[in-house]
Amino acid sequence: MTDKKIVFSGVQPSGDPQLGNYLGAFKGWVQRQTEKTNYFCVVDLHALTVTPDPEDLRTQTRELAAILFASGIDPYQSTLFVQSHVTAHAESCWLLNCVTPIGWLERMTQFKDKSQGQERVSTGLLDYPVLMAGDIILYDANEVPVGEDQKQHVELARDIAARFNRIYGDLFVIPEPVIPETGGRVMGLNDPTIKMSKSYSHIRGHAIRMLDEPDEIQRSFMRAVTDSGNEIRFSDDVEKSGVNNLLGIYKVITGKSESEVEKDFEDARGYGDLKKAVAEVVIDELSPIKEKYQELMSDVVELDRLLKVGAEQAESVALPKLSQMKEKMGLILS
Ligand code: ATP
Ligand code: LTN
Repeated sequence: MTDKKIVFSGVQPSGDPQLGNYLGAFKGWVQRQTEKTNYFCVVDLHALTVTPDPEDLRTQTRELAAILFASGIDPYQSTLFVQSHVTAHAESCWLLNCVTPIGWLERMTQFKDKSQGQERVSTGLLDYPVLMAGDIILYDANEVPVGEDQKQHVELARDIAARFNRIYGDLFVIPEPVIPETGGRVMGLNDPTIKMSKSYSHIRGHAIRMLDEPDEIQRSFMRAVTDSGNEIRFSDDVEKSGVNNLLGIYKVITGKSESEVEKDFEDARGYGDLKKAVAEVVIDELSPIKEKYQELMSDVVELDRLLKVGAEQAESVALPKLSQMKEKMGLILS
């Protein structure tokens, strides 16, 4: 037995992965993978809630897995797998549905945002956080490293796990959200008041996609919305959120402190210099990932093999937990 902390996190194959996914999630997953027991999941069942085209979903699932490996997820250190390959995820969702009050789900801000203005809202969109709770608690995860936007869902997973434990007796570990101090909320370059998001990555100037060409990255940063001033410093002022976002990106990538970052721009002649410097560090960070990604995508058979090994490892943990759940709930095990 080891006393390594267990980490679980997931990402949806719902579009082109963007810089916020990388800085808010993937980079931290990679940095800490040697210290922990890790499960990273491409959550294709969650992506169904945004009803992508079936062919796109298949392609995006492989592409996202390749990006994660290319970002440094090591299949010998971590278990990386596709959610639908381990059927315990969908099954645990049903079991947990039966202990989750519907009001808890209706309160979720992501549900409110994503359903707003939609004529038809699927049950899947409402149930999304229950599937996510199952993902986490099937592995006895202690830590869930996510961006700021997912904190509420992890808190709900805690509530669901605690409720199950109360009703049926202790079974689940209560997980903790782990949010990076900087990088936890990368904002859109076209509008620094909304979070950068995969689903908007087709909007010109919104996101830096992880596979963008260097000149596209450069252009997107040069066009980034800032303010009419010229002061380059960290600030909570909404007016300065564009500059703050650029400084935050620079900070996470260089690993420098806020004062070191501000010092780097002491002699800058304006926001143009800042944008150029941020573009440069981002291009340097993403270029090797893109190269590795292309290598992995050139051998899809090997990629699928790695994912199969991941799914087998994940299943060996998730299935016994699912059986315990069923037993506690009074189902006869077959
Ligand atoms: P979608 O637009 O389809 O909801 P997304 O870009 O928000 O996608 P997810 O798959 O929902 O990405 O999230 C994967 C991980 O990336 C999560 O941990 C999430 O918190 C994190 N993340 C997403 N966007 C950002 C962002 N702008 N800043 C920091 N972290 C982010
Ligand atoms: N809802 C998450 C993705 C996700 C997840 C998880 C994250 C699904 N299952 C379990 C952490 C743990 C999102 O980022 N949109």
